[in-house]
Amino acid sequence: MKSFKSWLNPQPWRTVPSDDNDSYLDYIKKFQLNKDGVEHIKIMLYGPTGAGKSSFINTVETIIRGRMTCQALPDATSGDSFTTKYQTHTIKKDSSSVYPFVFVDLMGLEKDRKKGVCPEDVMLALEGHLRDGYKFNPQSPITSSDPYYNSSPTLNDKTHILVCVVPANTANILTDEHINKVREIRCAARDLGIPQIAILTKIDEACPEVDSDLKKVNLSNIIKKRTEELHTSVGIPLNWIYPVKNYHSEFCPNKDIEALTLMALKHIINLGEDFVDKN
Ligand SMILES: Nc1nc2c(ncn2[C@@H]2O[C@H](COP(=O)(O)OP(=O)(O)OP(=O)(O)O)[C@@H](O)[C@H]2O)c(=O)[nH]1
Ligand SMILES: [Mg+2]
Repeated sequence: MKSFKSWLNPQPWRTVPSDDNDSYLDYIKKFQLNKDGVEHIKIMLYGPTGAGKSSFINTVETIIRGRMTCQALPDATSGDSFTTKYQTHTIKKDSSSVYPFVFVDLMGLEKDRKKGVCPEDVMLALEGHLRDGYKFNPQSPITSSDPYYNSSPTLNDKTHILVCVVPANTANILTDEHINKVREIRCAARDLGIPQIAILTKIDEACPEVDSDLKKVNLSNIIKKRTEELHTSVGIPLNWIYPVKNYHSEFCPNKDIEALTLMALKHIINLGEDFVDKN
């Protein structure tokens, strides 16, 4: 049988910045947003059910707060989306303040048109029309008479950066239906000028070499292939796709998990800030 070792490139398929975790973390912790009327960068995560959206939020919070947290409930069973409400997650800085970036956790996109979050709701969320606590209805999008509908969103309510979350552990995980939904959402975000980035989760399950040593992610041909598949299917530039592994079974902090997440998070925050500055 072919050894997994031969699935590793001798050279990295992408260059890895030399910054260490502390400098990334320091940058993120000191980040300030200077724009009148905007309290935070709103980062919206969308993607197939079970992709690891809620887990990514928890991973970020765990890294920033330096202890395991579970604010956005993840789920271990496959099937229908576990997250069913539109909910903004803040990260506590100290007893009286939160960081100036927040995450919006969405219900998953399902391949079936009548299941999962309606792409129309995602588009309304981009424009800031959904209020926290709105329960997604897979059968129909929110109407303007719904109490959770915000008819006059400000820049603060809008989404400032859109993150597509896709798992790497299965080849061609995005079905044609998923791809159509993702493209619909991407086009709406493009028309609003919202920057877009992707994270590729579950890289530990995609490649045994990466599972045993996360530092090999940039040598892994499997991860390279999954990144290219995502780029080809939904059109996100290759250098804006970040492979990550979320905290999911760990009891202790892990430097390699943190390095990948912090790199992605810094880019997400910077793009979100650019959008806020321009609008
Ligand atoms: N091995 C591994 N498991 C992960 C990773 N990220 C998430 N998981 C697991 O995948 C499952 C689904 O994760 P969630 O974070 O609930 O996914 P989600 O995208 O929020 O799902 P919905 O809310 O149902 O749409 C959970 O059992 C997580 O522990 C990862 O990077 N590696
Ligand atoms: Mg979720």
